[in-house]
Parts: sequence; C-alpha cells; structure tokens
Amino acid sequence: MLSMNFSIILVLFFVAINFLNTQSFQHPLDPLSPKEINEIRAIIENSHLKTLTNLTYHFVDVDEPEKDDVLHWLSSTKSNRQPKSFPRRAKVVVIGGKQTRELIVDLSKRSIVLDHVYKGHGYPPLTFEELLQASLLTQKDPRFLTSLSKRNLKSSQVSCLPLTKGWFGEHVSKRAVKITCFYRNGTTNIYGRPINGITIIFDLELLKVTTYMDRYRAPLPKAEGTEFHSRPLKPGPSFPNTTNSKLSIQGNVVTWGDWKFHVAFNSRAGVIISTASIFDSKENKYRRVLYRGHVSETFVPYMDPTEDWYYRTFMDVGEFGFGKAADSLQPLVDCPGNARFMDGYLIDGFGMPNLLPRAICIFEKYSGDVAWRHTEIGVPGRVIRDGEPEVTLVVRMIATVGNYDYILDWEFRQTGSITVGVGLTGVLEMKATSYTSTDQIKEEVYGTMVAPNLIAINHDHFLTYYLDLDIDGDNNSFMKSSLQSKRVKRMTTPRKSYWRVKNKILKREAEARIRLDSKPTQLLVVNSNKKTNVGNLIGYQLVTGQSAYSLLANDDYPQIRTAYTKYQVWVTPYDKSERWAGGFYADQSHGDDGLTVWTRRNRKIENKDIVLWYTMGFHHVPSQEDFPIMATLRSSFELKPTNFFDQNPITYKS
Ligand SMILES: *[C@@H]1O[C@H](CO)[C@@H](O)[C@H](O)[C@H]1NC(C)=O
Ligand SMILES: *[C@@H]1O[C@H](CO)[C@@H](O)[C@H](O)[C@H]1NC(C)=O
Ligand SMILES: *[C@@H]1O[C@H](CO)[C@@H](O)[C@H](O)[C@H]1NC(C)=O
Ligand SMILES: *[C@@H]1O[C@H](CO)[C@@H](O)[C@H](O)[C@H]1NC(C)=O
Ligand SMILES: [Cu+2]
Repeated sequence: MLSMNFSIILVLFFVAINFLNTQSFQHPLDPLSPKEINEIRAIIENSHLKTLTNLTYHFVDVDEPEKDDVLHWLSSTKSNRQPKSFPRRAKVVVIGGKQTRELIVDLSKRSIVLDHVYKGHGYPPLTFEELLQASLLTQKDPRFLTSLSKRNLKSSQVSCLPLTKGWFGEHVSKRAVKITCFYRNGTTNIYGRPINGITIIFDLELLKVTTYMDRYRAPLPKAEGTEFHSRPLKPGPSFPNTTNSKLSIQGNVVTWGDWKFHVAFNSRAGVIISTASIFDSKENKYRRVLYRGHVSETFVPYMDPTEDWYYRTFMDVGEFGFGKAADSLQPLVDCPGNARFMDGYLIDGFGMPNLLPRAICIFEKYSGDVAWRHTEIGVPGRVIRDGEPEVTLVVRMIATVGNYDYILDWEFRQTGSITVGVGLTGVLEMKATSYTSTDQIKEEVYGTMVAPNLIAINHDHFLTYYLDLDIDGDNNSFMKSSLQSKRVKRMTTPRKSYWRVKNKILKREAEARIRLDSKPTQLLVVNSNKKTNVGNLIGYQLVTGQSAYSLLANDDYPQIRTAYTKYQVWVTPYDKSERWAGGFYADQSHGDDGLTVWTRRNRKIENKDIVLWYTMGFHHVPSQEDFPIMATLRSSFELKPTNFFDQNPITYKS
C-alpha cells in the first residue's frame, strides 16, 4: 500500500517536472530566457573555446527554427494537447583570439553543434562595453587632453561618442570606431555643442587610440536655449483610454479580437511580430497573414562629404542593434495608461543576461477615428444611422540610437489591416560654425542653420522591413496592379476616357525590384491557389506611405554597402538564412551580403513561399523646429486585406 502510494507520488512528480520543462517556454520563437542565456554561456565556457583569450559576445539569439517545424508545433498545440517541447538552439557570434566565430549551441544537448570561423568582410555588432571603453579611454588620451587645454576646455565637461566608421574602399581594415566629442559645459543637450576639427580613430582590438589629428579649431556654439524639458502639464492623465476588453497576453502570445500573434524582443531587430493570424468567423478558423515581420536594417547617411562627417553612413540595426538600443518605456509618456508592458533581456559583451524592464508596450488605442459609418435616407419613412469607432491594438518599442529616437509601432485593426508606423524624434547631429545667420553663408554647408553657430546636416533615414507574409498558406505570388488610362472607343455614350486595372503576377526577383514612382500601382501578395466566394484572388496589399530611395551615386562606398536602398520594394523566395537586408556583418561591410547579392540569382517567386521587403524612407532636411529637440516626424505603411475576406469582416458579427 505504502509503496504504491509512493510510486503514484513519483509518477506525479515526473509529470510535474515534464510539465515545467515544456512550460519553461510557450512558443518556439520565444526569445531566450535568462536561464537559457546563462546555460549558453556555461556551455561555451566549458567547451574547447575556453582557451581563447578575452572572449566577447556580439550576437546571441534563438537560432531561426525551420518554418515547417514551427507551423507543425503550432497546429499540434491547437488541439488542446499539452504543448510539445521544441528543440531550443541559439546562434551565437563571439570574438576570441582575434577571430570571429559563428556558433550554434544546442541547449538540450548542452553542446556546441557548429563552430565556424568567419573570414569574410565586415564585423559583428559592436558591444556596449567596447563602445564605453572607447569613449572613456579617448578622454584620457594625453593628445586629447592637450587639444582640450589648447581650447581652454575642462575635461570634466567633455562627452565623447564612438561612431562606426563605415567602409571606403580599404583593402585591409581593423575593428575600430571614430570618436567625436562634445563640450557640455553644464548643459544636457550635448549634441548642440560639438568640438570640431579633431579626428580620432580608436582600435577595438588594441583598445587604444591609433590615429589622432587635431586639424583646426572652430568656435563652440552658445549653450543658451539648447535644453529640453517637458512642460509641467504632462498629457498622461488625459490620454484617451480603453479597457483592453478584447486583449489577452499569455507569455509572448497576444490575442486581441480576431487577431492572434507572437511578440518577441531581439537585440538586433528590436520588436518582432510572428505567426500573426486572423480569425475568420465565416470560415470559423484562424487564417495565416504574417509569419514574421521586423525591421531588417536601417541606413542613415549624412550628406556632408568633409573630413569630420563623410564617414557618417550608419547601419544602426546591423552595426549595433535596435534591441540593444531599446529604451525602458516611460508609462504615460511613451505609452498610455492602459498599456501592458513586456520586459526584454539583453545579452552583454560578457554573455550575461540583463533585464530591460518595459521593453515593449501593448495597448488598445482609440484616437477618435471612425472604423465605418453610414446614414441612409433612401429607405422611405426611416433614417438609418450607424457606425463603429476605430479601436486598434498597438505594439510599441522605442530605440534610442545615440542622438536619435525611433518609435516603432505595429498597429492591428479589426478590419484585418496592420499599420506599421515609425516616429523619429530626439536630437539632430549638428556641426559648429562661425556663422550666426544663413545670410552670411556663401559656401556649401550641407545643412540648415538651426541656431546661431549650429548647422544641422542633411541626411536620410531608410528603414527596411522584413515582411514574410503567408497569405492563407505558404504558396503566394506577388502581383502588380497598374491603373491605366483608356480612351473610350466604339461606345454610344459621350464619355471619352476611364481607367482600368491591369494585373500582372511577377515571376522572378529581378521584376519584383520596384522603385515607386508617380504611376498609380497597387502591390499585392496573393495566394495563387485560393479564391474568394466570388472568384477573386485572395490577397493582402502593401499600401506604401511616403517613401524615398537613396540619392547617392551607385559607386559611392556607402551606397555599395546598401545598394538595396535604390529600390523600395523587393521580393525574394523564403530562405531562413536571408533576414538582414544589408548583410549580417554590417560594420565596415563591403556590400557582398544582403538583398542585392541574394537576388542576383533572379530566383522564381511565383507560387512560392515569398518574403516582401519594404524600405520606408525619409529625406531629412532639418528645420529650426527640429532644435533643440525634434518634434516627432512620422511615416507608415499598411498591410491591407484585399479580397482576403468575402466582405468587411467587421460586419460578419452583426
Ligand atoms: C585581455 O583582457 C585583459 C584583462 O582585461 C587585458 O589586460 C588584455 O590586454 C586583453 N587582451 C587583449 C588581446 O585584448
Ligand atoms: C561655459 O559656461 C560658462 C558659464 O555659463 C561661460 O562663461 C563659458 O564661456 C562657457 N564656455 C564655453 C567654452 O562655452
Ligand atoms: C487608463 O486605464 C488604466 C488601466 O485600466 C487606469 O489605471 C487609468 O487610470 C486610466 N486612465 C484614465 C485617464 O482613465
Ligand atoms: C505549392 O507549390 C508547390 C510548387 O511550387 C507545389 O508542389 C505544392 O503542391 C503547392 N501547394 C499548394 C497547397 O498549392
Ligand atoms: Cu533625421
């Protein structure tokens, strides 16, 4: 009797353990947990790599699982069975013994299953620790201290910022950054007081300044009026608020109304939306829309070709990381009162997990807009007036990359649309000048005078999104619908013209590389094997917002590295290794990896699992309102169901 009880307890005990194991993550695409991050570090430190000196961690993430496996896992968990465990693997990039190594760490086998030394061009993302070292050690360099005393500046009032140096045709390069310094003199808006004329290169392998040139002295701009303070009456308390009545968050899986999707936080891309499906109450099932969506790369070239500025051609996502730059969100400023927050974990240069509280916020939003409405007076004896307010669900993250703040939104609508929004704010990059008025300037200054002695430099922001749409399944095609003016011929009515739609399914990568122009065109991802109840192709449309392409010359080095920015739209067949538009090793890259290179094969994209790449662009001509702090500049694009539903899905429920 006693022994039987004991064995029952044992069985229960094992069930509990198993349950805990499978429950330690809910979804194959969940970010690495702190426990997993610690395990990864322990596995590496106990491996053959332990002899390497000064091992630093530059990239640690879930190794992209096979899509089929993820989809199988999802469908098997739907049938109310206990979630099956999913093999967890991590992709890790370390530098040790002067070599960059790509590792695949298998967490269940507790071993390194792949170790490959990377010998190509470009370097992995920089770590926060090495950037801090570069800044602090430069400020102690005797040559720098001499430059400061020549300018009568106190070293205690100096801030130095390491910037990536780009690639300008060098055959031999080293991991290094360029350092630019500012004289705070008691102010907080450091970018408003740049110390011009000094070139400093800091070598990240030797950990010292290897090039130092004090070329000229320019006056420091005045410090008045550069501070930024929020006004005492914060907008927080009067935020329009909804009750999140349709929102449920379990682990990283979000359900809101008919939408269901997974939200992850990643050091490189920041927020990642995966396996987004929408429930179709007519078909009584979830239908797939977006397998994965995130920012893939950014390109921010400054338009000043002089010595102090020419190299400022940043690829923030690949060189550093939007996730690494993510800021803890401020309740009632960054997100409204009803927001729910999700924490994130960042992995530092030592491979340690660091908690980032409130990395992502999720909230229902009512901004006073109308989802649909109508008044009908055509029915005799009645006035029928009806409508619904537009309530949406926003997933938000904010990356503060040095001077700039990027607000990244994914906004889900009840109608099936997803609006992807970007807001730019923060402080401009500026240079000091002796001029105090635009009227005095007779030379090219490459920007706008925003305050006396301060010129904000012209620049672009290109954000390229990875959009793996799976419209009702894997087999999709990319369709271009052109609107064409037609002359009326052989008709008895007096009309002379009209427009018609010409649809074209694009067959290969080269055709699907599109530079948007003023010609009216609709771009759609369609399911080539499914039609609506009345026979239209099932699809989602990319509704492009304000968009821009790079104006740099094709043979300019920064443009060679980011050649994809010449076109806003690209389509590729899905390949899980192709995620970073500017190449994985973006720091000092030569442009030999990324979208432009992959698509040279001109692969077939018809009736295949395809990925859409869209670049949102801003040509930023600074204005005085951008100083001392920029009023948020916004842009967005929309993924809009187009003959995806048999009718407006909001009306299904009535
Ligand atoms: C490795 O780290 C040690 C201790 O931090 C340091 O003294 C040494 O210079 C480093 N070596 C290299 C090659 O960076
Ligand atoms: C620093 O601030 C002080 C006090 O406001 C001012 O007198 C001085 O000129 C400033 N120095 C520079 C270099 O701007
Ligand atoms: C907004 O909602 C949150 C959570 O439901 C609540 O704490 C807060 O007081 C609300 N704010 C307003 C202005 O209604
Ligand atoms: C998807 O396309 C492949 C060929 O590209 C074909 O073999 C497969 O049957 C298609 N699947 C569906 C569901 O149409
Ligand atoms: Cu800008």
